[in-house]
Amino acid sequence: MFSKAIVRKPGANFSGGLTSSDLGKPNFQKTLEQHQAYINALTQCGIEVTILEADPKFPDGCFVEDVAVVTEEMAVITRPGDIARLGEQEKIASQLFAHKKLEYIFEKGTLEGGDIMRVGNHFYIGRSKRTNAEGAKQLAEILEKYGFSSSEIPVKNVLHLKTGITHLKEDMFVAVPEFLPYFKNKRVIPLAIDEFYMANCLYINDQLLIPKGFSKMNLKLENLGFKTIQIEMSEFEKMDGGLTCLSLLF
Ligand code: CIR
Repeated sequence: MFSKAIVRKPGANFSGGLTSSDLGKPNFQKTLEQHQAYINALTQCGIEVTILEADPKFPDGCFVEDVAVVTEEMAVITRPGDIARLGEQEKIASQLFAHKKLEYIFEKGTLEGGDIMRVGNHFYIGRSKRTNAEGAKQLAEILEKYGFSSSEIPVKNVLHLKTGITHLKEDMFVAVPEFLPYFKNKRVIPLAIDEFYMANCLYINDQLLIPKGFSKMNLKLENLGFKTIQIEMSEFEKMDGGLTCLSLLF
């Protein structure tokens, strides 16, 4: 169960962030509205949300998930793998300091939280363009100190590991085909090619936040007993962001 979240508002230069999508420029007003709807959904799930102001130095700063990996006892402050995002972690570290013991990923390691998927006491570490071998090794060593196990998964066709897979609950996942071979002994709901954006959803306190616009998958999940909350994510999708990216939950 989560009780708290940290989010950071998108800034006026949000559209100047990193992206590989060809969906066009995000509309700033709509971005703010969608961000507020996301905060409302967290509140609806019983979460106390700390909302940080945007920092004009970091157009991608609202994607707070990437700069920390938070566990019960400690938080690992990461080192983003794209130079444009280096430094975002400082504000978040100062917030998490009030709640957790802090550990750090050091140079030459790079690691982004979007590559880290926790399932019980095991952490899957995506080895993407943003998370290098050194970053993965440092995180594995920190996790081991706190009694967690970890394993690596190569990430080839999506930005981060969690862009392409979500742990729903128990042994259930949704995933794009790229990750199916690594989860052969689990119940994985495969996604059709027009539903790949659905691979990033967010299970919080028995509610499942999903991006709006995937009615087939929504129905499937409701039939499996999930209580879904649909969030319009169009403007964040334009900047390669998804539901998990917008908060740090603990
Ligand atoms: C980036 O490319 O870094 C941002 N535009 C999107 C980050 C999305 N974060 C995530 O998937 N965890």
